[in-house]
Amino acid sequence: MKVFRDLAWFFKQEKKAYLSGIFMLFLVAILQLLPPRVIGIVADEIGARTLTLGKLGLWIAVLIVAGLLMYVFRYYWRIYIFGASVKLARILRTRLYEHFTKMSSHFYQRKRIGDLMAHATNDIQAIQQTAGSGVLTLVDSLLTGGFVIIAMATTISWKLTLIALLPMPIIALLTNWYGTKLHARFKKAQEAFSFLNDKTQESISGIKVIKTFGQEKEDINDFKKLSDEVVEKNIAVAKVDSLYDPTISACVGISFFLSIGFGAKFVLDGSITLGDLIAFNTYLGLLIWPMLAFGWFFNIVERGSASYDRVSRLLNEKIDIKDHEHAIIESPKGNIEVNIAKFCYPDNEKTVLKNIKFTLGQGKTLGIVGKTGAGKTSLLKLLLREFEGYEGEIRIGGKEIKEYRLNALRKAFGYVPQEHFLFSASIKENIAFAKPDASEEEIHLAAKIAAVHDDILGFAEGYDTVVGERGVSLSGGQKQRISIARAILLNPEILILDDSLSAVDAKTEETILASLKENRQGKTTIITAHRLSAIQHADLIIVLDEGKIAQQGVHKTLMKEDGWYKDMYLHQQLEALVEHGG
Ligand code: TTP
Ligand code: MG
Repeated sequence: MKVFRDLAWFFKQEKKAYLSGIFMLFLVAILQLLPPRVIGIVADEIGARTLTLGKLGLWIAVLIVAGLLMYVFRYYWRIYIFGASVKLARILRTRLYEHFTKMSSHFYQRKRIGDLMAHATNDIQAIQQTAGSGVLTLVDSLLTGGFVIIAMATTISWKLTLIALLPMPIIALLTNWYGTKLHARFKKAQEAFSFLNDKTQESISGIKVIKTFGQEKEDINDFKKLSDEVVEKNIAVAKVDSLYDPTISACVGISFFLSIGFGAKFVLDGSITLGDLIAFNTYLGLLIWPMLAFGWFFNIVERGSASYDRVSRLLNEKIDIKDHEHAIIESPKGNIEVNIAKFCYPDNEKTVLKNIKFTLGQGKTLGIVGKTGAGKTSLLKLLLREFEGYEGEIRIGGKEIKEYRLNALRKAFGYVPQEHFLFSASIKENIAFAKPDASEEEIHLAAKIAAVHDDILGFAEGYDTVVGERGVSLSGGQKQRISIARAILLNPEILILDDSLSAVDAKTEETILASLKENRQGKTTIITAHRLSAIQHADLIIVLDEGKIAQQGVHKTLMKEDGWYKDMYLHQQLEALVEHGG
């Protein structure tokens, strides 16, 4: 029942709908009492041979009117109660989604996507059911059950009612016991579903890899294992759940047995009529539904409460990167001063960056190079404030990046991540992603700078070509350049290209760099690369080695120093020569 207390805010908010729905349920519960009573009366009139066609017609009319009214009321309580519960799903889904968008990279490194999806679908649905069917089954079983019992006791015989209800305490005890069991089992079932969801998501995303490595069989086996687990856990739920209905039926059976036995005696000694006994048993039949509903109620509420716990735990996860109280609203502009003493990723002791100290003037170009795993991407992530657990400080325009509103800070950047991502939308929409109101000309210009305009015109539908999930139908280089165009379109104060020219040939790289230079006068550009030609004209080049700055300067001075830069440059030149048949 805790889940109802947790959801009290929502019931308060939708008070009108719930009260209206409950009122309708109340009317239905009362109207339901009519038919058994009418049947009893008609039976007695038949027994006494006093039934006339006129009277029978009247009673039938009463039944028809009651039936019609119930039809209308039942329709409306569904609209009110189920309608409100759908709103709860919307509220929670939106909250969860907003929460997801606020969480940092660290959160997504820890969480499995399938699990998050399970929260947003399965769990929300279970909570919605609690606010819909859960409320219904509780209210309806209490109202219908209560009224039927009152009708039995007051209009027929309280003695017979007490006798017929003797099995009730057994039901109460068992229900309580089932509830506890169900909760624990539901939790396990939902967890198993999360795992399965995660596996499915990952396998479908990685289906090409699975196929090229011929791992279909193994993957199916893994899937089957998780799927079996879900079945097993749900069967465990069903095993407890299934106990409930037979228990109710057995108890109701005992009630019928008691009511017929003792009822017959009461009829014979004249304390009730035969019609009363018939009405009494029809009432008893009406009790089956509320008792079953009560069982469903437990099922629904236990599932909902397990899900509510899971969703709240997720919503309560702290947002680790957020705005300070008086954060600066303007986007940063100016020199970038980096002074990082030490940085490790959360939950990892390895020092990824150490003693990184440099200043980049506004409008200048910075090249960051170094072996794979040297820390290039990590340095960029700190600049973007994706992580902030470092010792030292990073300033832009003289102010620490933590002092800016996150939104404002990120607005200053156009970031082309190393692992680029295209949405399942048209190329146009992908490029205009961060500036949806961009004009055709702007979009085309960005694509031209990224040297992908001609490629796009080559597609049958040009800029309207829809790229499949993750842009399946494009080449790696095309996807990469569309990602570059997306960042360029923003004309950002600081453009970051993280290894973004890796999938284009040397000539295209040159074209892109030249048009960047032409179009980004006065704006800052940061490029990381493995091919040194991509950064050789930079105003500052930093060579990283195992998280430390091994060398820094401009191309000319670095070529005079003995070290990684010179070795690598000569090596790459030699390679290029060989490639061109020199
Ligand atoms: P990176 O900063 O990713 O190294 P890099 O960008 O220089 O490498 P590449 O040229 O291949 O792109 O990684 C530095 C170290 O930090 C490496 O040991 C992996 C680790 N790391 C994490 O632990 N978590 C992360 O999110 C990232 C990006 C890196
Ligand atoms: Mg990298």
